[in-house]
Amino acid sequence: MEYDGPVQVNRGLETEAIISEVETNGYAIVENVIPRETCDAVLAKVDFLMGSLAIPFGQNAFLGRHTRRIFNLLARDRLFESVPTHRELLGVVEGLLDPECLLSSLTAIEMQPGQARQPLHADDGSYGFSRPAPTQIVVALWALTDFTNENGGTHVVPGSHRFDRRPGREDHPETVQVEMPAGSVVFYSGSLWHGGGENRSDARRVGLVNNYCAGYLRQEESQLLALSQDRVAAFTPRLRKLVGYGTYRGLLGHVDQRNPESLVDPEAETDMIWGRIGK
Ligand SMILES: O=C(O)CCC(=O)C(=O)O
Repeated sequence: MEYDGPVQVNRGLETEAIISEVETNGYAIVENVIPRETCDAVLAKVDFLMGSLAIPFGQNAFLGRHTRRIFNLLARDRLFESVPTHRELLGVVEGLLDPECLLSSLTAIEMQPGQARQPLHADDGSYGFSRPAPTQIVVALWALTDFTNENGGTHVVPGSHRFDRRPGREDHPETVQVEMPAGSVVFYSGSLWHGGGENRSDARRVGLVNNYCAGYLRQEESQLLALSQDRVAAFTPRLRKLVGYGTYRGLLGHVDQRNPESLVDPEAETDMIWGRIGK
């Protein structure tokens, strides 16, 4: 199969404006970008999986004792294949990282009534680099139901992606809560201080967390091990590369000097660094 190349970043005004807002404030809310039918179909699939996989509540305050999460969504159902590659949204992510970025994890979060506020944290917390640092992690959190102050819309600390440290238990900064209708997306830097809100409503809040990282970082959930090669063979070339069946700068991630995509597609193009040197 022919490699279709990285998604072209839509350099239109809106994409640029979103990128610039994330760079400045650490986050940006984009309302009503996911069509209602897509949102409904994804939510129905999440509900089906919650039941069929008997997904339990979290075991601690971070995961949430009234919250259920489905990890490894790409292995669960083909419906999710179109989520991390959503063209417009991926354009923003590629603009903030680069087109060789990776999908770090894809997780559904269903926060039920009674869920307490999640501790503030930064998604770069498990990486060793010091802060402030260039943007290396970007999250696109899809709202599958409305996000409101009452049902636990995400708390964010504007500008905190530039702080020189991650939050601790002693930190209680002022936050802004993300409110957005179902079908909207909040983008945030992996260095932003944030956390799920308290669900004081009588309805659940469901979100889909698309976490992306720079192509030279280790993925949060190892997509290479979580997905079978048969599964990956059925993906589009763009999604294959996004989960790690590609290289960074023609070198990182190679297998025997070949593009790892050749493991699932013998005809995959392998433009490796060794072929470029001296040309
Ligand atoms: O659900 C949310 O609003 C944020 C969740 C989150 O940040 C996390 O679980 O790491």
